[in-house]
Amino acid sequence: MLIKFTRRAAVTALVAAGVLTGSVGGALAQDKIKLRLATAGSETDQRSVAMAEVFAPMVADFADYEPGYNGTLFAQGTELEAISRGNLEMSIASAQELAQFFPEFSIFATGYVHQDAAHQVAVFGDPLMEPFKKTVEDELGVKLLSVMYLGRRHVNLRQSKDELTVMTPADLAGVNLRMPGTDAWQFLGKALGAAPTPMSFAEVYTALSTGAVDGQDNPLPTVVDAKFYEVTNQIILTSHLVDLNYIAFSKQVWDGLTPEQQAKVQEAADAAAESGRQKQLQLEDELVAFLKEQGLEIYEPDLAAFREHVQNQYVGSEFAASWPEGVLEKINALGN
Ligand code: KDO
Repeated sequence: MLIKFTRRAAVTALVAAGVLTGSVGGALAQDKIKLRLATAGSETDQRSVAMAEVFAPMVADFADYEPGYNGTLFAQGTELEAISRGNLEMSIASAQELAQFFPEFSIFATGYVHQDAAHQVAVFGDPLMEPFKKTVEDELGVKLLSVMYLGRRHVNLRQSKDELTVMTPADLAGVNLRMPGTDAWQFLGKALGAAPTPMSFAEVYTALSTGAVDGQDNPLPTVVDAKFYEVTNQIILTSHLVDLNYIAFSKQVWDGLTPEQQAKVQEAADAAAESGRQKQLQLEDELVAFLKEQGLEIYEPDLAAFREHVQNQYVGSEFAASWPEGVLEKINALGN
């Protein structure tokens, strides 16, 4: 169950954690700092692999990296609050989770806004991102270090193509589609034309195998890594969200690091994000053949119909109302 965290509550929590009062414990020279990272992803997810194989060795001189996979350290959606309260050092956070605290982040969770991995990097590094980063830092005590590429999300169903062929959003009417449990995700599910059901990532495989849901949406590498292909029959290549995550880092811990250590952490986060991005892109290309071999039907729907329908749902929505003026135009200008 996700706790709704208001800005005021976040600030109160920060004060309780000592972040806003300056009582920050610096890392002693002889003690390595502990960097626990919570993620809903598995150990073999490319973001996890990049953090363990690229990030961890780069900070090993002064930090012990301790990842908690599959939502075992903190449940999906509760990680940012845990960092804010001083109970966790790092997470792989989504824009949808950040939108729970700061609705304007829904712009990065909106269907058909980001065009590809390079566009995500350009947006994250652009000055347009500064006020977003500053708000998260000042009000939640969380630094967003780098942007990770999760991939193009597609609709993945239990029904065979013979039972249900999806070419337009109207074909998804009544389809019980698992979406992660925040308002921004649920809105996206509805915008696709489906009937969204909130559910944490850890429960999806079982829900698909029992038929508790008709389908789920995720990029191809996740469909393979989480073995969703074992319990589904088709993938509709909707590419409705070029999905990202941020490497989130405790501001309290950051402030206790030396400038050299801070630079190293930043460099390591960027290197891990880049490594994970390249592997994920490669997997997205390669896995179509693997999934077809597993018997899944994979096809492209009427993409223009999906794009138009999704975009129309956001126009005039409460989400769009929270977007700072001009930011969507700036994001679009950074694309192709
Ligand atoms: C998911 O729950 O479907 C999702 O893909 C959402 C992402 O933001 C991310 O949290 C991801 O799960 C997990 O890391 C598991 O891959």
